[in-house]
Amino acid sequence: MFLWGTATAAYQIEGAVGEDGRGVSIWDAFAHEPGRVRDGHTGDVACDHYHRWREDVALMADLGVNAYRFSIAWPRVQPHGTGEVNDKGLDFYDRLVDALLEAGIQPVPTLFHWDLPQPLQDRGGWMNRDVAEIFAGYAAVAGARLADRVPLWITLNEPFVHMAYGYAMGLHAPGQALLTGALPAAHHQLLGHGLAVRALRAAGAREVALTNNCTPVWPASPQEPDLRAAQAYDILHNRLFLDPVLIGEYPDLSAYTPALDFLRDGDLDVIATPIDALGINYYNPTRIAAPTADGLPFSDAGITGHPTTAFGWPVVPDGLRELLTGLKARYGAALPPVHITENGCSQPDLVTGRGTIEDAERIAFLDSHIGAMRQAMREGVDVRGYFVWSLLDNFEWAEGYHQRFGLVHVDFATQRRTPKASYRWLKGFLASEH
Ligand code: GBH
Repeated sequence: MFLWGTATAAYQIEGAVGEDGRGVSIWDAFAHEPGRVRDGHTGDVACDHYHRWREDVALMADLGVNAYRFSIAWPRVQPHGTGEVNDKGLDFYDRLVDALLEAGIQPVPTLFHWDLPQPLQDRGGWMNRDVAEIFAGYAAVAGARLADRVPLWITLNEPFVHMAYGYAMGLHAPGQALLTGALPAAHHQLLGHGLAVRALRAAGAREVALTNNCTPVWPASPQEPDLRAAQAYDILHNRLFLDPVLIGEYPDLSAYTPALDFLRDGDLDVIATPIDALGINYYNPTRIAAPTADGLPFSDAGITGHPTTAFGWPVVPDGLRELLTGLKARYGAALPPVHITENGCSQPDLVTGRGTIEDAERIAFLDSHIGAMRQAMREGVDVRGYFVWSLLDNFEWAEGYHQRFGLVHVDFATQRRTPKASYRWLKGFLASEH
C-alpha cells in the first residue's frame, strides 16, 4: 500500500510546553531568547495540538490520508533527557497512535525533530558523543511502548539542517555558530541514528528509516571552479548524511576538515546498520558557485527564473525527479525504498471575505511535485510514500508563525482550523486514487 500522508513535528504544533511533566527543550530556550525568532514568537501554544489532537485526527480522516508522520517530543518522554521516564508523556503518543489506527491512518513517528532536552544541551548536545548512546536509550523507551502498533519509524529529521542551522550558523536552536567546527554534531547524530535503529529492532520495530533533507546541486556555470564548489556542497549537504548510512564510508571531507578526529573504530558499522527505507524531504535545488571569501569551499548563487514560494524558495518540481533518479544512479542497489517524508510550500494564504483560503499555488505545487515523483517511479525509483508538509499552519522555527505551510489554515488567535482549497483538492485526488 502506497502511503499518502501529512507531516508535522512536535514543537511546531503541540504547545502545552509545561504540561504533564514535559521537560524543557532547546527550542523552548532558544525561542525565549530575544532576537532569535521573528517577532519573538514561541511554540508555547503553537496549534494547541496537545489538547486538540482529536480534531486534528478527524481532519486527516476526512482528508482521506492513510498515513501521518508526527514527531515524539523527547522532553515529554524523558524530561531530563536520560533516565526517568515520564509515563504521561508516553500516554499522549499512545492514545494518538490508537486513534490514528482506528481511523485507518498508519502512524509514522519521528524520534528527533530538533527538540533536544535542554539538560543534554547543557552537556554539549550533539557535539557530545555520549548523546548518541543516550538517544538510543530514548529510542528503546519509545519502542517498548509503541513498536507493537507502529509500521514505520524515523530516527532523525534532517541531521544536515540541524547541524548547519543549529550548530554551524546559529539560526536555529541551540544557536551555535561553529562553522565547520560543527562536523562532530553530524557524526554523533549519525551514530545516534545507527544505535537507535538497533534499539528499535530490539524493541520489535517493523521498519526503521532515517529522514534527510536532500537537494539537487546545480553548478552556477560549467567552469571548473563552479563545478568543484558544487561537488563540495553536494558532499556537505547530501553525501555526508547518506554515504556512511548506505555504503558505510564518509565522502572526502578534506575541504571541510583536515582529519576526522571524531571517528572511532566500529562507528561506521553502527551507522551503516541496515535500514528498511530512506525518508527524503524535498523543497528545492541549490545553485552553487565558487567560494567568495568566507572560508567555505562554495557560495550560494541563488536560483532565478522560477516561481518562488512566500518564503522565497524556488519552485522546481522536476528537481524532485532529478534528485530521486540521481540517488538511484549514485547508490544503485544500496538505495532502500524511499518515502517522500516532506514536500510542500509556504504561501500567503489570505482569508477571503467569504472565509475561504484559495491557495491555488499550493495546489499547483503539490500536483506538479506528485507528478515529478511518479516520473521518477517510472524511471525505476522505488518510492513507497508521499507526505505533505504540513497538515496545519504551524510554528515555522526562526520565522515564527509568519510562514504558512498547512493544508489547513490555523487562526492562531482562536485556534480555529479552516481547510484550504488545497485540502479539498488533495481530498479529491486521494479519493480518485483508491
Ligand atoms: C523542513 O526543513 C523541516 O523538517 C520542517 O520542520 C520545516 O517546517 C519545513 O521544512 C519547512 O521549512 O534558501 O531557497 O535555498 C526544511 C529545510 C532548509 C529547506 C532551507 C529549504 C532553503 C531554501 N529547508 N532550504 S533556499
